[in-house]
Amino acid sequence: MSDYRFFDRLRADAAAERRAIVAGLLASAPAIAPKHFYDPVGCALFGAICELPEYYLTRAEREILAAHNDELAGSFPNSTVLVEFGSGSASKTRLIIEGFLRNQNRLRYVPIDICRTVLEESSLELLRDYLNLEVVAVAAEYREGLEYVRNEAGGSKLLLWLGSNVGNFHRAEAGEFLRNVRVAMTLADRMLVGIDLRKDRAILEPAYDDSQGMTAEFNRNLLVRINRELSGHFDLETFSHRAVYNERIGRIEMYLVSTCPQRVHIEDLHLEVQFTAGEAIHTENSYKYSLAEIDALAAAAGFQIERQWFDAEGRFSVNVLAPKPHA
Ligand code: AVI
Repeated sequence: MSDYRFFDRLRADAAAERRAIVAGLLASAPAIAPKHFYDPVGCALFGAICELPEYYLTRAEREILAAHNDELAGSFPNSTVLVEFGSGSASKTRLIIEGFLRNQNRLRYVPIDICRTVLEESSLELLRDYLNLEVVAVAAEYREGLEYVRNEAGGSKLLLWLGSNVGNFHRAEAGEFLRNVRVAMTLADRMLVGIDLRKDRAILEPAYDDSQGMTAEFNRNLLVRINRELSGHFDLETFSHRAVYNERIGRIEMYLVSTCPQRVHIEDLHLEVQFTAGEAIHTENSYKYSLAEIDALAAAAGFQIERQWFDAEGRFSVNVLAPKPHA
């Protein structure tokens, strides 16, 4: 017997989003927030990025979950609920689901994601493949998704935040989100966080600037969206993709760089944006962590690290966080 519920909590405030895009493009260091990557095309492109040979993150995390899924599930009581922030295709989550279904007869899984299409598709695929699974899918940003953690009273919960999604937050914001999650948890709950590690730029930069140009297409999709959704006139040929590792800060920075001086008209925003040759729009940060930085992140948010696993090449970490009693 299977069971499916779907909640749509994506309340796009179009006017506020437009204002944010205008402010970002007119700033002295132009920027567009990375959440705008994820329209259906961007979601599909991200899914393809995860399978690229250079994008080691997904493979490394899958390796860790495959090695430890039984140990993980075995440390929870029966009728534990799984909640996942940024579930995407949930392909790695299958390993965790399978571990739990070897231990308990039924499992409730609450995936939360801003990609409505991917969320629905992956939920239906999971329901087809696992008879004893109940799926409560929530299309939402993390903040709204947190409500569903509070709603899941009763048995213990395992909250998943995989794929180094934490990396797309500034370090202080990541700590703040984790602290909010901590407040919604009981002492019996745990949080599993996949975090990419600091490493050589020779490995990091190709992961964000792959030979097939998939990440470049993902990045340029921001301009495609502005052209389509806001009657923009970006000439895609005149913006190149750049991904650099800022070693001091420990993050990959992605940009779209204007290759010539130009003015771009965005009709629906009543905006004309001017770019000099070489001027860049900052589109994403992807923070990498040292072990000391993971410790500090967990501690500041009121957690202690209960278990920590790595892939064989030591590129990626999966961390089981336990709430500290008096945090
Ligand atoms: C979703 N997020 C964890 C990805 C990352 O690695 O920062 C997004 C991404 N951007 C370019 N490639 C992948």
